[in-house]
Amino acid sequence: MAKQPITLIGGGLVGALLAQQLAQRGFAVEVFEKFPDPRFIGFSGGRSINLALAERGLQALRTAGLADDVLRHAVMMRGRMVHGRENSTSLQRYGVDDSEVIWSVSRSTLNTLLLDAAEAAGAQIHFGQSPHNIDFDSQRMDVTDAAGATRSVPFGMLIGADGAGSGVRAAMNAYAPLGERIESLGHGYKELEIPPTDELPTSLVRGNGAYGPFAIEPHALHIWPRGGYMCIALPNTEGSFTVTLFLPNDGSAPSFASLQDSNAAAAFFREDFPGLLPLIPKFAEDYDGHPVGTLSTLYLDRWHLDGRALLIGDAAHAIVPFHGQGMNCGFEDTVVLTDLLAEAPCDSADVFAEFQRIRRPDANAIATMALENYIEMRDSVADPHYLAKRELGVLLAERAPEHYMARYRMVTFTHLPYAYALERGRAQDALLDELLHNSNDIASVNLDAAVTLLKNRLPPLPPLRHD
Ligand code: E1W
Repeated sequence: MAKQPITLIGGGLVGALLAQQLAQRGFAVEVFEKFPDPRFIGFSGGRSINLALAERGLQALRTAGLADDVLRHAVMMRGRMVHGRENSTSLQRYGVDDSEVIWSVSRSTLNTLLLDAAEAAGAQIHFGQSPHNIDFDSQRMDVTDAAGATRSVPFGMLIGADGAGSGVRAAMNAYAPLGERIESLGHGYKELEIPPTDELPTSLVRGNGAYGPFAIEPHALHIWPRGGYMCIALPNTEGSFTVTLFLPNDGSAPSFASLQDSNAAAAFFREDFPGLLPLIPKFAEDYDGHPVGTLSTLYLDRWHLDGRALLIGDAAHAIVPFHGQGMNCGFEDTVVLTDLLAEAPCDSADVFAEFQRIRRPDANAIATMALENYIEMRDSVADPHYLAKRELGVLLAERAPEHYMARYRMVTFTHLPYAYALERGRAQDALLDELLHNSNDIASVNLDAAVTLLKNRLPPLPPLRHD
């Protein structure tokens, strides 16, 4: 039987990569994107400027044949650089060598590259075309172009890759409830910029240009943890950094409600981020000009309407950004879905059900871990019990690598299912708590006995794929 044509809504990161992969596998793919072509008019929308690409996302890009191309436009991040209050810094490497690193990529560069690749593979992309009045009975939708002209478009298989605010999801939910639950974090974010050093007064540049155009170490993800809130910074290829302030929306100060303008915010930065403030010369412009972003987790009971429609990426499972896995998870989605569709191109109802069965537990797991990582990041310097546990974890991983792997590594550097990483992490964590029994003293732990207990308690980790 001939393959059904596929109608994809959304030409963002996940939509463009999915379109490329489906077209590569011989599907007829049409994409409708409400924004104009970003390759001609520049990027709109207030989404974050750079993103952390890790092994799962990279693996999807390898499958699509795009990994090398993307990495040429990325900055390697070897570890997290933690900035204390008194300008102290410490680099905690992610892995023992450069095989375990993550990459900072610009959203616009990546999207451009993916759109080019999707079109080259044969996908047809319509920009500036907003779908609405999606009718699942007649399987038709209206599409309005930038000039305001509307036409009716038929669809067989409709896939919503239209992000956290998905219009496809809203239409599906109105037709038959999806069991939607949106949990707001209660914290928001704001983006600020550290420009390249040639745009900064020389007197402020640390190490006198030791990092080239970068004002601080380029090959790291910078974190300024401060308890209830934090700043992070990711490097850009041009020598700048995008800083993100994460802060409660309201409640006891400081919050976005209590820091109404850049004057109040600058006073707060002078107090809590004194080393960072001088590196942001346009602080007032950035703070007053950029919106406060919202942070929520989206849970759905159902991701599909029989064989007629499916949600993927953030449209199905938007998460908070604190594990840097939203894009990586969405990219992993595209590989799973493409493989299932290629195997059974005419059974979309079975494929969509199977996709949900496989991916929903993993999406729920990374949602949980991303929320937990906010607490861990904010407080990571402060909590001695957490530090003792992490230290003991390092020792166990050294002595019994086939039985212990830090959860962060499982999530960031392997393809083990997220649900497995969550469950295994819990079991390992319980064991660390038991070994330390409320003490924070590693020296009190008999390591030989600990390794024996670990091996008796937990099965070996699954073999890791190296493909
Ligand atoms: C990553 C926005 C964002 C993106 C990230 C990460 C973090 C903290 C944040 C998690 C991490 C890459 N993380 N945990 N320890 N170091 N980094 O790995 O993407 Cl806030």
